[in-house]
Amino acid sequence: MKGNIERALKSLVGLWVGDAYGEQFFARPIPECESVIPAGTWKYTDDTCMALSIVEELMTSGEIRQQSLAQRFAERYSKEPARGYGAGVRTLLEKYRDNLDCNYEARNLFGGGSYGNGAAMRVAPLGAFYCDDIESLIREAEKSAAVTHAHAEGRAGAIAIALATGFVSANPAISGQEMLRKIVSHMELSKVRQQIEYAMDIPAQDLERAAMDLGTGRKVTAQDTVPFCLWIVANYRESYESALWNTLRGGGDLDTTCAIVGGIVSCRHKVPERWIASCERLPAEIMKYIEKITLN
Ligand code: F2R
Ligand code: MG
Repeated sequence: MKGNIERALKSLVGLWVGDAYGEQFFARPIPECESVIPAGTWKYTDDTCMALSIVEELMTSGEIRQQSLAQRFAERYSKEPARGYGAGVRTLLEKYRDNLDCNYEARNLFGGGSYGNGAAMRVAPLGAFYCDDIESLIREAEKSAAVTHAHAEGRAGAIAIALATGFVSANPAISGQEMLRKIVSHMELSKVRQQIEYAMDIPAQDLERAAMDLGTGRKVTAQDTVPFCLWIVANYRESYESALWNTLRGGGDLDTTCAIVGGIVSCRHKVPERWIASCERLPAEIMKYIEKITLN
């Protein structure tokens, strides 16, 4: 296998915990500080379900085979349709249950493909997996996106997040500005890229302006989700907890912004045991791999 599964699993842990943590705050106020965490079990959502399918596909095939990934997405959706999937993606997953051609169906969704934030929310582990091979990272991130998000902006969002995860995984000490510069240099022109460029000029700590000018996923699109998440990763570097809590402060699509930030930042910082213990368990077959890497 060309990629690094251990790095992918580390990213998956951050994504899973971030998704479940963020989801808690649709129903309760955001705490005063990062050390206060919700009581009870944090349920994960579609972000984690879809990321699990990507990780399984990489573990099994060492690459993204699109129709096989479509089947994995559809199988999980069939078992647990109430995980909060996006409206468009639900119609696709119903079709993928019958093994309809994912490239054809995804291109026709919304009359030109989805630019929802769903391709970006699940891709971080793939970026970590290919952190030593940027050409494969971009190609495979795009393939993973196109299964459901054929619009150029949906694909650009996934590529940007995969690149960020790859760069942080390969070099945890990379500066925020350097990470953003490198991401942009590997992307084709898009609204997502334009907004990442804009984010480079928003000063650290000016969170209110970042949230307002970049958007925090209220439209559930790649364009209004990905640039803010990358700005957070670039500017809140001290710990996993701090990055996630500051993501919450932006408001918006909290499970997804926290899943994206968590999937990148866990390649640099340990996810606290207390946070992991608060989450609904993942399927046993993947937990056994995760327990191996978190014990190391
Ligand atoms: N569904 C949600 N959140 C709502 C519920 C949250 C709360 N926890 C609750 O339970 O009440 N979250 C999930 O959806 C997002 C990912 O969506 P995805 O996978 O991208 O789906 P879709 O349908 O492809 O796109 C999302 C919406 O974007 C708009 N859109 C996309 N492309 C468009 C286009 N070409 N033209 C017009 N509109 C387009 C549509 O409104 C889509 O429905 C994540 O937040 C995930 O967690
Ligand atoms: Mg979700």
